[in-house]
Amino acid sequence: MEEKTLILTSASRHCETLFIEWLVSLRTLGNYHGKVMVLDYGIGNRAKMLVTKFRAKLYSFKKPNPEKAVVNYRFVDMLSIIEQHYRQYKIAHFDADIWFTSEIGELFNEVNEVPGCLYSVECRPRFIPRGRGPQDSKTLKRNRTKVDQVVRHCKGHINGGFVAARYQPFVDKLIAIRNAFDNGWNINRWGSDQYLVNVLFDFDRDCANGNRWNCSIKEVIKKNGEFYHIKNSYMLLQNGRWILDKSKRIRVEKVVGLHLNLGLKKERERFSKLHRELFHRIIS
Ligand SMILES: [Mn+2]
Repeated sequence: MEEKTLILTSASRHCETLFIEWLVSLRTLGNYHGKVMVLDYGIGNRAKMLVTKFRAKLYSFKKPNPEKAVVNYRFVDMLSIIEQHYRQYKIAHFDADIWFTSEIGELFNEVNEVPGCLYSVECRPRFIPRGRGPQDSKTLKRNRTKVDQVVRHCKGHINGGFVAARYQPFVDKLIAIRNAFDNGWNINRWGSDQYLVNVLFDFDRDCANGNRWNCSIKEVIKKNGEFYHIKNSYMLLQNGRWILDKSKRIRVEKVVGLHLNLGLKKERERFSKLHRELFHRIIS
């Protein structure tokens, strides 16, 4: 019996060309044949045609204002779809500004071993002193304490763009996120999602070892045309800056999901540039 797996993302006009590369690389270099689902916040017809061509399901929603708040709405909007159509699937959500450099299948074996959710870490995050949650002093203090713990323990912030889990822990996390947005977290503020995921991180069940599947372009090195992750356990925070701990040997791991970080303008490292021929043959 084929394993039930779902990979999903959310896309809007803002990230449409990156989303197309997400989808094409997932079905080609990623060699992924399971279910794909897309939350559509206003993509155009060309992208919609490719969604059909690559056997993905599209669910359309009204674009939030501001459009950037898609990062929050997606987690709330996907819950009922998953409960209705993907019961008992293993699920992985990726930002649309990621492309897949090689086979993704092993991800779902790793997910089997995690009681909660599998995440990845931003080793050199931006620090947001007041965070993104409710701003009353009690909650502010509690959330900051938790996020500081996460940064110490995981050697960076949990990235909001990637989460993978078996069905129940995935749905449980979505319910916790929805409850937060119902109780004082601002759903229209960009970045709420990531701060919230850090606040909700469960040290007993969740795992932060997923950098191979979602590695920021800021944290890779390139060798012989392949991307490798600088193992995050060797990053140290010193005087407010992340530095490489040179006293330890640098271990590297091949990156599968390369996170371009929308806005960083890493045009040269895009799937459509590095695999130009494959990309144009497939989409033409
Ligand atoms: Mn992203």
